[in-house]
Amino acid sequence: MATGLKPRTAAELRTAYLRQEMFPTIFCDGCGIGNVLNYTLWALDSLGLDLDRTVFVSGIGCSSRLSGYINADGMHTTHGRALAFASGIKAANPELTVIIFTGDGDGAGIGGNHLLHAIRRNMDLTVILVNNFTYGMTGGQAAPTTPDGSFSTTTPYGNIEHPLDICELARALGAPYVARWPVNVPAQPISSIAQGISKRGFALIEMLVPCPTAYGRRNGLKELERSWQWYREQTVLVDEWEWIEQFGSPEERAALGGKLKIGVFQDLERETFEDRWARLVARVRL
Ligand SMILES: Cc1ncc(C[n+]2csc(CCOP(=O)(O)OP(=O)(O)O)c2C)c(N)n1
Repeated sequence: MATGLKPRTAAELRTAYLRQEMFPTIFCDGCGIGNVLNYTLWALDSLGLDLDRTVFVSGIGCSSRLSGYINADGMHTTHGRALAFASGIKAANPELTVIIFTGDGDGAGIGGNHLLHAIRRNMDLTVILVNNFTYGMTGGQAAPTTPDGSFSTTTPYGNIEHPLDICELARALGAPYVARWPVNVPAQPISSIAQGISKRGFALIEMLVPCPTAYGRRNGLKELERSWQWYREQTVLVDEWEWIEQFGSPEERAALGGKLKIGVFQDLERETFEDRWARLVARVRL
């Protein structure tokens, strides 16, 4: 997103945005959650957002620790409940920019029902959902996003459940902005996070990140290069996917099986909860 602001170095961003006393982070070697934090800082900086008017909310999990590293108001809440807290903050003060960090377990597992209804309500919230295919903090149990056949502490013989596609769900529920990117490409996530924050209404940016400790070592992805290769081989851009679905050969269509779409799934305008609330208040006020 072109803003005309001079890009800062990573060190300058760290000083400007992070709580120095929180370092070192809790993240394991090779974890991708720190990259998501970095991308968020680049996005915030490119927008020139006033941090005094921005609140970071998270649930519980490794990814949910991110709210604590940013030197701004934040709430590190309870497992799965980040969106409930965030909705309350936004309802109380619609002037605030509210950004939610959550995990696949936090946001789509225990918090799945909150996710459905937050999207449906279309409050002006930005969710950055870190998908490492597992419940990382608790040691690697299967999550709703764990790929078919993957090994975890609760699926020692391979996962037999169909994984949930969070972005397709958000698209179907009408979220105005939905995107998914692997963490090994910086430019697209930074741009999507900035677009998500700028979008009026509910924005969901799902980030695919490696978890070498809890997920990777059980699935041949302990080395980061293997994760990058997995993202290269197992992800297909949305437009390409939709082209193959429509015009591809049966073999090309079959080859999509088990892969993940990446890119911008949805970018549209939809009346927000805040707009409707303002109209309601104007209508019923005596
Ligand atoms: C109500 C409740 N249930 C379970 C837990 C245990 N718990 C803490 S973190 C976590 C998993 C988080 O997974 P995810 O959201 O995918 O984040 P990650 O650690 O992988 O980044 C669980 C189950 C809890 N803290 N509270």
